[in-house]
Amino acid sequence: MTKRSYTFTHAVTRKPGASITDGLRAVDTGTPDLERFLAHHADYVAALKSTGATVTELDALEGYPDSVFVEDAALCLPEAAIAMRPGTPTRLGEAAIMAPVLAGIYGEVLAIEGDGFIDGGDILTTEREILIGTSARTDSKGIDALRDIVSRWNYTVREVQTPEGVLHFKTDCSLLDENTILSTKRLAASGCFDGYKVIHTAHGEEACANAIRFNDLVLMPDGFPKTAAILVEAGYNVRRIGNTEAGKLDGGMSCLSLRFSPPVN
Ligand code: CIR
Repeated sequence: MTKRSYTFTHAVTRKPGASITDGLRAVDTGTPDLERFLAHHADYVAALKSTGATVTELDALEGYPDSVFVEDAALCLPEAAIAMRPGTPTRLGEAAIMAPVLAGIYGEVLAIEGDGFIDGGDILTTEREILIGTSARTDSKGIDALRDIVSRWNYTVREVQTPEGVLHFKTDCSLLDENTILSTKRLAASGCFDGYKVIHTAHGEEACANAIRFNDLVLMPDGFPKTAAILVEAGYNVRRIGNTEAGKLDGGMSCLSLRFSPPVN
């Protein structure tokens, strides 16, 4: 089995801007502090780079308060980059802004057509399939539009359900390796990971389910010691990154980057 679902040569990130104070959030737990967010973001980018990846660091985009969460604007596969159709009005325009960035790396970029919606945060690409959770941001039409695009490369797209009240599918899960998923118990209980090995987040630490496997590292938010210990014990090379400010906007490790290996020409 290949390891292309978690080994990457490239990433794209975008710096948070002053407008993060207007970022979307389900519950107001305080205003994000830009200086602290920038420091955490720099740690995050440094961790990605430490694995040898090339990281394209985009400038802040003040007109889009949530644009630091670049993951939602696109899906990057080894074969192509695809601009998404983010399912909330203040973020829809982010896809068209990300498209030329990815076209510059891939040579071209495809796009979700039609009137469906799909956020990158609802898409978990594993070694054997693409799992997509319907959510308040992603609907079946958006999923079907993506399926139409990726079927040419023989990907299997499986529609699943993001738990009620959870922002994105990947808010509650992450890929750890070709066969292992980190998941909250509430999501895994749906059976959507049957056939995979599942490691549950520790009780009370559900908020760290959004981690990323990036080459030899697992990046996870700082402040979740029990789950970190479980992952270390399981043999993963865990890097903890401060996430208090992104967390105030319901963002985590996956949201902050697009991760991919474009075709080598
Ligand atoms: C939003 O509500 O869109 C942002 N405040 C958070 C986006 C997090 N993105 C992600 O989970 N992929």
